[in-house]
Amino acid sequence: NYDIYILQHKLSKILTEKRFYHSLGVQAMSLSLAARYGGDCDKAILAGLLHDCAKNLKNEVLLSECEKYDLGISEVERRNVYLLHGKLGAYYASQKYNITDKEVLSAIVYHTTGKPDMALLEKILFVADYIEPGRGADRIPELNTIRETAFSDLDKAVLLILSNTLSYLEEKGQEIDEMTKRAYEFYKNRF
Ligand code: DGI
Ligand code: FE
Ligand code: FE
Ligand code: FE
Repeated sequence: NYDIYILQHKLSKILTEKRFYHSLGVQAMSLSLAARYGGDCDKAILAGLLHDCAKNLKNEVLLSECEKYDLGISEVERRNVYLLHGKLGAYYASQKYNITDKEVLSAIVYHTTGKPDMALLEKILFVADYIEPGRGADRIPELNTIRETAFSDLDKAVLLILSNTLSYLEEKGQEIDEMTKRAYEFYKNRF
């Protein structure tokens, strides 16, 4: 609809071309998953399109914006500032793009780490972000399996993504956020 075109136009001006096309890919994938699982298609489109709206910022700006709006910054986030782009993205979605829907905003907040016992829209965005068409299977070998799983068992896809992300972070010696750990434990115990 018309509002989505306006949002896309705004995002095309603030995001890099690559990040903008990623957002369109996540929008499409998020819609597909919502259609598959009986989620709200309009909310899925909005969450997908806007999820990385705070991703184009330099670390110091991301940090100072989060401080300015009192969004709460953990020690892990202070050391890994990009983890904050979901939280600030949700804030921007509400303040700059007039999104008031709590489900959409929450999906944006948790799209990077996930969280235990996610709502349907949160899972849809979390998975859509990982499997959108622009993500290359050359960089993630399990991607095609996860793409298939996403449309047969959404919780299983969430688990596979969390498991892959944790292995990747451990391999790179990166710090794991508490939320990512708790999300993994939750979904591991479901299977
Ligand atoms: O913004 P995108 O690149 O589209 O995707 P995203 O927001 O899901 O971010 C993915 C990155 O976040 C990926 O490189 C793994 C990283 N990440 C996820 N959980 C954690 C994490 N990084 C750290 N350091 N700790 C985490 O717990
Ligand atoms: Fe992101
Ligand atoms: Fe993600
Ligand atoms: Fe993304």
